[in-house]
Amino acid sequence: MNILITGVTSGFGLAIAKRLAKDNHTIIGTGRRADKLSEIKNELGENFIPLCFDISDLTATKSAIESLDNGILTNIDVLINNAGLALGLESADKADINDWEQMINTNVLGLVNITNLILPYMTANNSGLIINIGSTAGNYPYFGANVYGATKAFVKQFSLNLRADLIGKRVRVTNIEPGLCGGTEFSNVRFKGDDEKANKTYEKVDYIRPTDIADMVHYVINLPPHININRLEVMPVAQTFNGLTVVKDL
Ligand code: NDP
Ligand code: 8X3
Repeated sequence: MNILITGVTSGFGLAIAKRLAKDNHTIIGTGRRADKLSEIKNELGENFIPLCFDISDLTATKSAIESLDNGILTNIDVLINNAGLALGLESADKADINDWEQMINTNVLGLVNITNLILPYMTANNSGLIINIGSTAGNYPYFGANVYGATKAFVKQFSLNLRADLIGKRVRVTNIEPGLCGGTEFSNVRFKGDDEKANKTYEKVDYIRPTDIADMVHYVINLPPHININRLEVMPVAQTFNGLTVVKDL
C-alpha cells in the first residue's frame, strides 16, 4: 500500500512509519526537519519517500504533494493526518494570539488542505482510508486547552462529516483520539523548550506510548474493508475524568 503520514519526524508519526514499514508498505513521510527525514530515510530505505514542507503553508504543501510520482499521488491508499501541535497551557485571557494562529493553521487548515488534495483520488479509485489524529482534548474541556482542544474538536467533526459525504463510497475515515501519551515531543513543543516542565507532565505516570498508537493504526488499517471505525478514543489507565468544577462564594 501507499501510505502518506504527516509529521513523521518524531512521536506518533515516527512510530507509525516504523511499524508500517515492517509490512513493506511504501511510506511517504512528511515534516519540516530535513535532517530528521534523512535519518528516517537511512533507516527505512527505498520504501520511504521523504517530503519536507510546512503543513501550515498551503502553497508549499500543494507543491510538495504534487511533486510525488503520479502513480503514487493518484493511488494513496491510506492518509494519516498526524502532524499537529499544542502551544501553551495558559488560560485564554493570557494566551498568545500567534500560538492560536499557529495551532489553527497546522491542526485545522493544514489537515483540511492535505485531505482536500488527496481525497479526490481516493473517491475516484473508490477506495482509501483516512486516519486523523484527534485528541481527548477535542472531547473534554480542560484548563488551558482552549484553542488546542477546539482544533481537535474540529478534527473530530470533520472526520464524521467526511464519512457523511462519502456515502456510497468505499472510502473510510477514522478519528483516533488519544489522551496522555509520553515519549513524544508534544509537551516540549507545548512548553516551548522548557524540557523540565515537559518531563514533569509524565513523571510517575504510566502513559500511552507512541508504539501503542502505532499498533492501533496498524489495527485500523488491517480491518476488513467493510468495517469503518468512526472514532477510537483511548486513554492510559492512569488518566480519568475529573467532572465539573464549582467555585464557592464567587
Ligand atoms: P510530536 O511533537 O512528537 O510530533 C509532531 C509531529 O508533527 C512532528 O513530526 C512535527 O514535525 C510535525 N509538525 C508539527 N507542526 C508541523 C508543521 N507546521 N508542518 C509539518 N509538520 C509539522 O507530537 P506527537 O507525536 O505527540 O503528536 C502527533 C499528533 O498527535 C498531534 O496532532 C498531536 O496533537 C496529537 N496528540 C498527541 C498526544 C500526546 O499526548 N502526545 C495525545 C493526543 C493527540 P516537524 O517538527 O519536523 O515539522
Ligand atoms: C494531547 C493530550 O491531554 O495533553 O492531545 O490534550 S492532552
